[in-house]
Amino acid sequence: MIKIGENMKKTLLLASLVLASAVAHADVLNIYSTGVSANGSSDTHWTFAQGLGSGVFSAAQIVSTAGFPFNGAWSADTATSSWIAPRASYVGNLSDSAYSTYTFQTTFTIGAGDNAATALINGAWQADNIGVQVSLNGHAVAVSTLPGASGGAGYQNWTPFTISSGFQQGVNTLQFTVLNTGTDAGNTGNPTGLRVEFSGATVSPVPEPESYALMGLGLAGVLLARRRRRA
Ligand SMILES: [Ca+2]
Repeated sequence: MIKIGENMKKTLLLASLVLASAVAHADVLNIYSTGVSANGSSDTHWTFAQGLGSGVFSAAQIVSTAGFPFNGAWSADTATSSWIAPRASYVGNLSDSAYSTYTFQTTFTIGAGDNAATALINGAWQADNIGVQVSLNGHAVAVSTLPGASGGAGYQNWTPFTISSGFQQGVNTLQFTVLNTGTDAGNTGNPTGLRVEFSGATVSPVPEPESYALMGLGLAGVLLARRRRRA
């Protein structure tokens, strides 16, 4: 039977606790689902531009749920996320959402205390009419499916996404591009919009020097215990 002194036990316990917290602890990224403010107002976290990820971005609008395209077309908003679009209401005005791609954009920051390589974002999105691309910092994210691509309307069904690479320290730019298809009888346009709901957005902190020191102390304790065992 090998005996380890009480001090050694405490050291090992402390070291393992520090190691566990360094592995398990994750910071939450400050990123917002679409439409978390009042319907009919500008979304302070999202902007949009016509086209595939470039151009002049303007504030996206949180679409009023009064009338079309709600009540039958778009999925119903929830407290977690709402539809955003180039305009706050499509009732009586469809002329400014032509057949085109539209890119919606949000930003978030990974601070110096966090390791960008460990960031992970999970969520789901819907698009009117179909999803074209998810892009992080100018690079397309590999996704298995896009809204509206595999049966079912893109504006009534959730399509999940996971982003596990392409993050950078400092400001990150996340874009969702949709394609507005079809035209109404007058060929003047029809609603387009985006809904994104994040279910998790985390990043691991960079271990502090004190953590390394304590882990080193724990390792020294383990080695010492082994030497005693052999003795
Ligand atoms: Ca449409």
